[in-house]
Amino acid sequence: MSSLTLEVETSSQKKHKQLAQWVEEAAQLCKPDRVHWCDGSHEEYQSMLRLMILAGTAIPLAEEKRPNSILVRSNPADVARVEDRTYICARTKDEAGPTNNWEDPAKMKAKLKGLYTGAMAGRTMYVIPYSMGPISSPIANIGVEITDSPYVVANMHIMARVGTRVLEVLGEDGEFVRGLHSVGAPLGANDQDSPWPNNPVEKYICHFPDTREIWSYGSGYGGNALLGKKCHALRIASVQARDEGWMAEHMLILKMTSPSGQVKYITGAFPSACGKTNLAMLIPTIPGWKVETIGDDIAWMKFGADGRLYAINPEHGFFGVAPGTSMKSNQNAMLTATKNSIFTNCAMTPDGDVWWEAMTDEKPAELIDWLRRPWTPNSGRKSAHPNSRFTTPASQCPVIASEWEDPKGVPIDAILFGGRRAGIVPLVTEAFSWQHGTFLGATASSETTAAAAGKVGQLRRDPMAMLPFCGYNMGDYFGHYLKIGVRPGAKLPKIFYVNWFRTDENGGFLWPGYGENSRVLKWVFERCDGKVHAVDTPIGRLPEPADLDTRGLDLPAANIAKLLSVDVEGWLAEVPLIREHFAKFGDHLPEGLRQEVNDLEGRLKKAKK
Ligand code: O2Y
Ligand code: MN
Repeated sequence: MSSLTLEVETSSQKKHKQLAQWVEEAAQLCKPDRVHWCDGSHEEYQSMLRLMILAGTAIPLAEEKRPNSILVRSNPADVARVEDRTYICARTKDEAGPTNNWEDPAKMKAKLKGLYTGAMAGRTMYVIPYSMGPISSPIANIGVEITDSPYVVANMHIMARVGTRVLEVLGEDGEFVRGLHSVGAPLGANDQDSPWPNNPVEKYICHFPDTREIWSYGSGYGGNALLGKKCHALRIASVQARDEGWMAEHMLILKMTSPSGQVKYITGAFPSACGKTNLAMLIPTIPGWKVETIGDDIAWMKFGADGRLYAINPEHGFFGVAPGTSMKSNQNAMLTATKNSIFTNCAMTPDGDVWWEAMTDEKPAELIDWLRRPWTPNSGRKSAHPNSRFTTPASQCPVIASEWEDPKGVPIDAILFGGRRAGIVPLVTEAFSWQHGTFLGATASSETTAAAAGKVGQLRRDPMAMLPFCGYNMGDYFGHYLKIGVRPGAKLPKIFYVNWFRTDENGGFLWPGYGENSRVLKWVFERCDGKVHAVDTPIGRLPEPADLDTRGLDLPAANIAKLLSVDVEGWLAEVPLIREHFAKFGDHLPEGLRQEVNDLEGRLKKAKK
């Protein structure tokens, strides 16, 4: 690596010997032209934008439309998380479990070392120290991502707390998660770089939970490359949480305030692109109620001295799905992304702004689509990629809660699980107990979306919305939930299951969703204090139509009745499907969940008689 130019080293970079050694080893392996330690400054962020603009990766958006914002178009072969290329390299296949791809850690490392050899030639290797969670929060965790992508550096600046201040907290011997990322596109001396370098053949997103490492190769996109997010904050953190007795969950965190000023904090786990960001930023339609945002995707929860679970949002920004986001569906997300944002795979308007499907009622007369082609409403194709994204600072959200960066977190009152189900599953169900709530989460199912590469619209079980994100055997993850539930002195949140997506026989939605979901949240809020009625049914506790605040809502009574009814036959047909789903986990399925499915069947049979 004779041509390597090391920038001036600062004392904080050298202080942590193991970190310095690891960076040196990565540089020896990947052979970048230079190494840049990220300081996290505004100037550094701006220089990443300039680099991307110069390389043709990004276009600056019109200053008068979206100040300090860019549009990036990726390679069409690199547009989403690649679940089939995502591995949990635990010691044994059994430890990774039936829902994860597994490879022996030594074998995978040998293969990847081959791929990483010289992989950063012609590029800069960036070292990004980052904190997931407010710096120095007892719930936060530090990582360092090494990457050869300026796009990753810029996104990490928004999505995490990055730079020298993190190194200072790390000190001489602090623990950190090691993330090595390369787009897998080395440049020869005379090679012309592509606007979106990636490896068209080899993509690997590998996690080594035992050594808290992430090795990502070949993709520059989203969850594959911004290693603080899904890789660290969910896959690696779920293992840390198991080992240390806390929870790392794929959950939004919201703060709800009643007209009398009472506050509750609610988390919610929903599969990818299932309206989670919309719910986190919801504008209630019921007078006097307020919802504010703490996080839209990930929650880390640790027990406080009072036995309650305290949650932080480990992230610092939103990486939201663009299509479908509008002033009608999510005004707060739209207002967040008005400046200082990165848009990926959106369409571009002639006046230098971005557009995506359903952003406005009327489609623009002409656009440049995400594939850089002229587009009109008659083109017969979408202008933005279905998984196009905005990366935007959480601090810009008009309804960000004042305590969103509180290092001690917020005490959680209720946990919502959910999914997209056209039939059977009612609008809202309260669990009988923590164990029953774990069962509701463990059996959650949803239609697949564009957020993951693969088929769209298929139904899949997505326990706790963690199917692509659990870093160990999911049967053991269920066991961890049950263990949390029996922790001495624990004062646990109530658990609920919601389904906004129930349809009628014509496929129309029975429930209006969006801001009207506040009516369901109000019932949840008041159930936490036992202030509103619920009826025991075989599947859990449900509101009766009169218990749900539907004042001012123009919805046929038949819809409400259907949304809150229990389809005993339908549920009885679901029982074998649940057993089939559970069978996958073999011996790892905790007895408590086996008991729950038996109990459910018993209650349904009794109700049928
Ligand atoms: O496609 C990607 O890489 C992004 S996936 C994503 C992004 C933000 C929040 N959630 C998700 C997800 O897939 O759950
Ligand atoms: Mn997510």
